[in-house]
Amino acid sequence: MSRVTLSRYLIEETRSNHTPADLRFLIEVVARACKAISHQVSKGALGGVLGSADSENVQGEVQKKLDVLSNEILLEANEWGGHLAGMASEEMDHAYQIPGQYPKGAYLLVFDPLDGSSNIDVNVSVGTIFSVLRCPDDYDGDGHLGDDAFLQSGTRQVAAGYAIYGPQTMLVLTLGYGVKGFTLDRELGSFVLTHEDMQVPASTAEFAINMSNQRHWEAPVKRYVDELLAGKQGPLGKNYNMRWIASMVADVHRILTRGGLFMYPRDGRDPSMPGKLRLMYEANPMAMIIEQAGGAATDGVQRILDIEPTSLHQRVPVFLGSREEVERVTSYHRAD
Ligand code: P6P
Repeated sequence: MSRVTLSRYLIEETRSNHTPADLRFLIEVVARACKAISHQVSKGALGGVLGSADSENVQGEVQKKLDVLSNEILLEANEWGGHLAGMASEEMDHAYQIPGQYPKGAYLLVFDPLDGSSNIDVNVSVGTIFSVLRCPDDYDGDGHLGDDAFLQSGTRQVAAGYAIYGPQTMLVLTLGYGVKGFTLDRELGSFVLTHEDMQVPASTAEFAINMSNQRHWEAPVKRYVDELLAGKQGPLGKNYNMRWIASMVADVHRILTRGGLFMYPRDGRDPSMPGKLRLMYEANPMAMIIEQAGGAATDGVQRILDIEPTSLHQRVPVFLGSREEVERVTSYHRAD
C-alpha cells in the first residue's frame, strides 16, 4: 500500500468535510515551516545557530538564536498565503499583523516556535508547538488586529499540533478527530503517516516533574508526589518511574506514545506566576492533543481547555496525560 503523506491525509480530511481547504493549506504551510526549522536545528554547531541571541523575549527569557530564527521561519512562511488574519508567538510581545500587501484569512495561528530551546546547545530534543483558532467575526480584516482577538478558550481551537526535532522529526496533529503522527521522510521530503490513531493509556507508572522545585509546591502536589515516591508500600500500591527531559514537546510525546503524567504546578517562588508554562501556545494545544488521544489535562482544578484567557502570555499550572493520574492529582487539589 502506498504511504500516506500529510498532504494526502489532509486532502482526504477535506473530502470528508472535516477540514476546509484553507485550513488544509494552513497546516501544509506550518508543516513546511517545521521542515525548515528541523533542517536548521539539525545543523547544530555547523550552522552557526547555537548559543544565545543578544535579546530577551516578553517572558524576560534570553532568546536563543534558533528561537529567533524559528519564529522568523514561521512568520515568513505564513504571512503571504491569505489563510491567516494574524499570528501570535512566545517570541513576540503582541499579535503579528499580516503585512498590508497580503490578503487576510479566517484563522489565527499561535505558536511556540522552538520549545525547550535551552536544550538545543546540549543536543536534546526540542520542538514547535502550534494552535489554530478562528478569527473573531468582528474583525473586518482592515486595521490593527488586537491581542484580544486571540483570547479564546482552548475549546475554540480548530487544530493543534507539534513538531518534535529528535532522532526522528515528527509532526503530531489533531483536527478534532483523533491524533495522527507523521514522520519526516528526508529522502522524500514529506511527512508520512506512521501513527494512525495515537492514544494515551488510561493508567501509567511513570510521571514527569522537575523535582528540584519540591519545596515550593502547594500541599496537594506534595501529597501526590510523596505517594508516587512511596511506591508499592504506599497508598497507590505500585512503583513509579520518573522522567524529566525539560522539553515539554519531548515529555508530552513520550506520554502520548506510552502513557505518563506531566506536571508543571504553580509554586511559591513567584505568586504572580501561576506556573511556568504558557496557556495559549503550550498548555492549550497540548491539552487538545492529549484529550483527543483519550487523556486528560487540567490546571489542578479545571480543564485547561475551559480556561478563559485574560492575556496573550499568561501562565497556567499543567497536569496532563494518563486520565487516571490526572484525575487523582486534580481530586487532591479539589479536596484541599
Ligand atoms: P524547567 C522549556 O523552557 C519549558 O518551557 C518546557 O518545554 C519545559 O517542560 C519546561 O520549560 C522546563 O522547565 O524549570 O524544568 O527548566
